[in-house]
Amino acid sequence: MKNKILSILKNAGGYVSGQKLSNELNVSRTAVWKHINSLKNDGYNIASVTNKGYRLMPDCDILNANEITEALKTSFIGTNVIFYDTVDSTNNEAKRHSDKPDGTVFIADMQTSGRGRLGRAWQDKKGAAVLMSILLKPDISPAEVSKITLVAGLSVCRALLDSGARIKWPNDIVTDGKKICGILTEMSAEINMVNYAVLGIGINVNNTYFPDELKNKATSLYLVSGKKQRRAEVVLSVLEEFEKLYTEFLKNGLINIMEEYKKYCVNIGKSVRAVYRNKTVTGTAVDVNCDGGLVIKTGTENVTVSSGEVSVRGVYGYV
Ligand code: BT5
Repeated sequence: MKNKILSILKNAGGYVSGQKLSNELNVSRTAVWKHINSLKNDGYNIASVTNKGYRLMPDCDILNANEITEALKTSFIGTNVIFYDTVDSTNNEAKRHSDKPDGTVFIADMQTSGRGRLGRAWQDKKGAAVLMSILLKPDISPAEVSKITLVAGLSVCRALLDSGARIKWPNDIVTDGKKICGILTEMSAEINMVNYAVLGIGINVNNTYFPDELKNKATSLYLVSGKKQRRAEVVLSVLEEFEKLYTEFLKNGLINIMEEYKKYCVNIGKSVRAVYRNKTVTGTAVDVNCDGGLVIKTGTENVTVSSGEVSVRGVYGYV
């Protein structure tokens, strides 16, 4: 019943009278009032005005499993969503529940130990970010798993199109030269078989500021657009784009999505320094190949760096 009331209020966009709700749902006005109160307790900002009725306020940014599952148009990504008010890391949680079905999404309002790559921390502000991990069970070799990061990067760019999001290979999404999203792909595998992969995505949505150590290199959708966004809509959009691209990736690899990927990739044409396994390659990034590797022209030769545990910095700045 609560969900039906919520859905009527969402679709109305303005006030709906208690009488109308009670007629449509065939329950008493007192029952409507009780459900509205319960929705308010869940955090929904619902205005009640005498003679007008109830209105779900448009700036209401509630994130929970129901907000995702009831609106999601996918066939397996996110059909099962587990939501946490607080968790150490959604990637950790996905690993702890790796018995859940392919495509299960773990999502949190806040992380206490959000992780980046190589032991780095991912910071968030409660209620401001999208922090989610997708459990995946792909029938691919372990060597292919790092390519999922690229697939996710393109999905986020498509979903955040209006913000001017671009990919900084391999796992950052940037807007105005600052990081708006980070991606962390981890896996459990045997020599030639993947048990599961966990794709973690952190997107700064309504953050109004960042701590000193990040303020020159991090941004949020709010800081870019001046508008608060509904995190649930960001999640829906990322999951829907991801399912399309991931399905294509499982069929054909990266080949059919590389052209679009490269349009969004900010590294190409830039002077970069790639650091991996104690090696450093400096030169001009000239391409991302169909295996997802960054091709760097170093004087006379081209060196391809693969998208595993590598850090890439612009020689003249973050990008
Ligand atoms: C990443 O690592 O960018 C991957 C971040 C993945 C986070 C998601 S959130 C959901 C899921 N659960 C997790 O525990 N993790 C995933 P890396 O390339 O190593 O970048 C980490 C660096 O980004 C840090 O060292 C900071 O410099 C910077 N950073 C930290 N928090 C940030 C933020 N909120 N916005 C922008 N930059 C940030």
